[in-house]
Amino acid sequence: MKRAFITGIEGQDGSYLAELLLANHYEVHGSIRPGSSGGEKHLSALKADPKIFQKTLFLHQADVEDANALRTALEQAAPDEVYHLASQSHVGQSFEKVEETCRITGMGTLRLLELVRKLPQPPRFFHASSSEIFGSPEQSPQDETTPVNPITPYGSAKTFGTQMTRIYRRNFGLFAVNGILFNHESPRRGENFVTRKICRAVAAIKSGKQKELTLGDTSAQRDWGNARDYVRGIWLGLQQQTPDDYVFATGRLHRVQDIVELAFEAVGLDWQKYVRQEKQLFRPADPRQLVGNPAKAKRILGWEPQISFEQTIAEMVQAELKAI
Ligand code: F7E
Repeated sequence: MKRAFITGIEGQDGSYLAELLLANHYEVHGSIRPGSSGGEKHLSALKADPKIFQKTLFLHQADVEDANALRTALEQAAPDEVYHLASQSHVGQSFEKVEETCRITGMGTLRLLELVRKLPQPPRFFHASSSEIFGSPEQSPQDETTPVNPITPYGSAKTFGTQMTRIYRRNFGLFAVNGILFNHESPRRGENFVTRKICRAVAAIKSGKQKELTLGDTSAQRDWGNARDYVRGIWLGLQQQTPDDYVFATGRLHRVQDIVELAFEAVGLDWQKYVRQEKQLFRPADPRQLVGNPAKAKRILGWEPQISFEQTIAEMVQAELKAI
């Protein structure tokens, strides 16, 4: 039985990855932040299953800023594979919390790389990198060879973590992999990301609980995939003979406006009556033309996205209606 350790196990990707690994007969360990809900949101079904919780799924209290707690958790888990997903991942907030973002997202990754390298049997290491490392790219679509050029504090912190992962691979012989993840969504997406914000608002407006939806730049474009597809790619990245970096993306651009139209249409409402743009929600800098070329992941990992943008938004709207 392989053992895995996931930072950020409580989040969207961490919880889907835990489910995938458990289904593949792994023993799964995850670090949770002291003071967090302890996985109540997305891990509740797994925690309620007596055949799983404390049998093949174990949670450890350890903040990514706390090297001692992380070391203890890693020593207890003795993992074969470490998936580092924890971060301050909101790009907009990274402009207000610059230092915190760099500490958690940048230094947190270095801290973990150093701990992992010093374990008696260094496990394989996955770093959840981001399309934000490309920032304002000169080539489109972006792939693993595209030069980094971050334009946000979050993108800069992720670039540091990505480069450190490469440095530990090249210089310390660690089996370290960057998954360069473009946007990926699901009903488990945090509420302050644009897809979830729109789908939640649409369900609330439909049921008379909300009157309008205020957004930032609705002409902004992204390459949006589905989190369950990307988590499969994350796992595949660590199952190869040699460590490398992979772009996980769909290769297709959509506008925030497209999400608005799809989501309102799904409940039979006219978006024009409810949506308003607010200058305050525009970001000081927002990457343009971030669209990925996942050809390498397809060629080497046999990975391809299976769930479309339209299916993802439809699923998210349905989940919000059900929750209401
Ligand atoms: O914004 C625009 C916003 O916050 C998407 C994270 O997972 O993907 C994610 O970062 C776009 C941007 O995601 C609102 O300006 C307009 O252009 O959903 P988002 P993100 O910033 O792209 C990357 C790959 C990551 O690595 C990150 O961790 O939508 N937008 N109006 C808005 N965005 C938000 N949040 N709220 C609005 O009202």
